[in-house]
This record gives sequence, structure tokens and C-alpha cells, in this order.
Amino acid sequence: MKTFYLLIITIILNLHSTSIQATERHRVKIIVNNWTSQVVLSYITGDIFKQMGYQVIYQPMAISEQWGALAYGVSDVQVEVWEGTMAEPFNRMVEDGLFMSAGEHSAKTREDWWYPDYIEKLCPGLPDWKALKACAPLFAREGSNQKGVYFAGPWEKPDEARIRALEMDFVVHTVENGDDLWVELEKSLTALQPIVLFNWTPNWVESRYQGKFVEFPAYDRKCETESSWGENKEFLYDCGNPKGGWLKKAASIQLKTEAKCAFNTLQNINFTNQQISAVSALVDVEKLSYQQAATRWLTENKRLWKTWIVTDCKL
Ligand code: TMO
Repeated sequence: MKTFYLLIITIILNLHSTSIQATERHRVKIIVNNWTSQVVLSYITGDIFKQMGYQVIYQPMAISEQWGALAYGVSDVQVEVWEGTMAEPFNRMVEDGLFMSAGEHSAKTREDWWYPDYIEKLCPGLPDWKALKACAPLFAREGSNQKGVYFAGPWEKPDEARIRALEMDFVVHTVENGDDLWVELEKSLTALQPIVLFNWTPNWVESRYQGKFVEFPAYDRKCETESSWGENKEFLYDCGNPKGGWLKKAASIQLKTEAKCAFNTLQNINFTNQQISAVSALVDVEKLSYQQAATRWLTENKRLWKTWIVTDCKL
């Protein structure tokens, strides 16, 4: 009897989906980048779309590849566009109508040079960048020729340009995988060796370690466009990254025109600093898989995410 009912339901569902196939697309392609919270939020978003009846495809991709993918409709969704690393291409291409913003999360973000607190004893004056500049030799590593080493992530930032503009005696060491940053951090903490590295907030690191961002000259758009602006009159990038930066969602034009329910739901999806930091800690501290972290979050926050799903939906 049970099987019979299931069969009927399946037939009805199938008929229903064929009847709307012409107007509504049933497949959503989600870009998966390479830092923890983005991966978990992608899976959470994907599971919400699946609940709505969409078929979801995950597409692992570097930040630099995602813009073209969104513009050509190869991909539909990127759930974490960070102002500090991505504002320039994002703003330009949204302005050109190549893809769209699907709104902002509540979370406020910052991405910049960061150090663990114990270094303040060795380098008085931190977090001011001038103190860091004076302490450069403290951050030297084997083979760096007495220059300080800054550990950068695999996400393009104009760090070399900033070092040059602020005349800092530093070199950039770019790690291959984002997670290698935490390997370097742990190594330095164990050896009580000074380290300055790329970090961001919200992230799991703040739930585990005391530390601070270096305070470079405050960000201003002109810092990236007018060399005469700021500390150095000849060079660009003589400033830090934005504080209190935005965190946005990107969507392809096709998502809006062909999968309206998914687009409208994406607009409602909204994470806070605390939530993003907590989901990344599930993976990086508690060692859950990305999917396990997403499932845990969905189980514990049903009431919230169900309000994100648009109700006037014919899928
Ligand atoms: C884009 N990221 C959060 C890694 O800086």
C-alpha cells in the first residue's frame, strides 16, 4: 500500500515538474572557493535549494575564475564575496551588468595582516604599522636575508605594492593552500616565534587565538587609484584593507530570469559574524567535514533557514 502511494506521489511530482520545465530551470550551479566558511555556506545554500526541489551542482573554482563563470552563466551562485579581496572585479562587473549582487550578509568583514598577541611584548607599538616596520628583522626567516616575512594566502592581494609604498623591509611568502596559513601559525605558536600572516574575520581563528590586525593607514578608495594620495605621494596602495567591509552574494543573470525562486531565496540568505565564525570552527577546530558542518548547522537552525525560502514559489 505504502509503495502504491509513493508511486502516485512520484508520478504527480514528475508531471508537475515537466509542466513547468519550460519556464523554470531546475538546476543551480554553486561556486565552491577555497576557504572553510565559503565551502560550508555553499553546502548549506545547496541543501536549502535541494529542499526546494532544485538539483544542485557544486563547482570548485578559484576566485579569479569565478567572475567569468558568473558572467557567462557557467555558474549561478557565489555565497561569500568579500570586500577586502574582491570589491574591484565584483563592482566593475555588476556595474557592467554581467552578473548581479544578490544582497549583503549582516556580517561585517576585515581581511588583513594579523599577528598573535604575544608578539606585542617583543615589538612595542603594535598594532600600528610603523611599529611593525621598525620590527621587521624580528620576522625574518631562514633565507629571507634579514627581511621580515609576511605569509600571504593564495588570494591575490597587492601586498608587494603595499610593502613598496610603505617602504617596509618585508618579503611576501605566498602559501599554496589557505590551510597552510594555519600550519605556519601553529608552528610559530609552538616555537613562540614571531609571525605576521594574512587572516580575516569572521573566521574560526578568533574563537581559538588572541591576536590583532595590523593597523595600516586607513583604507580609502583613492589609495588604489591616486598615487598622490596618502603616505607615499608616488605609489598606490599605501593603506590597509577596509574595516567593517561588506560580504555579498553574487548571482548570474540567468539565475534571476530562469530560477526566480532560487534567486529570491538567495537574496534572503543572511549570515552573521558569529554564525560564520562558528561554522568554520566546526571544520577547522572540531574537524567535521564540510558537509557534516553544513548538515549540523541546518539541523540546529531549521527555524531560521525555513524563513529564507520564498513561499510564493511554483517549483
Ligand atoms: C577571501 N578570504 C576570506 C579568504 O579572505
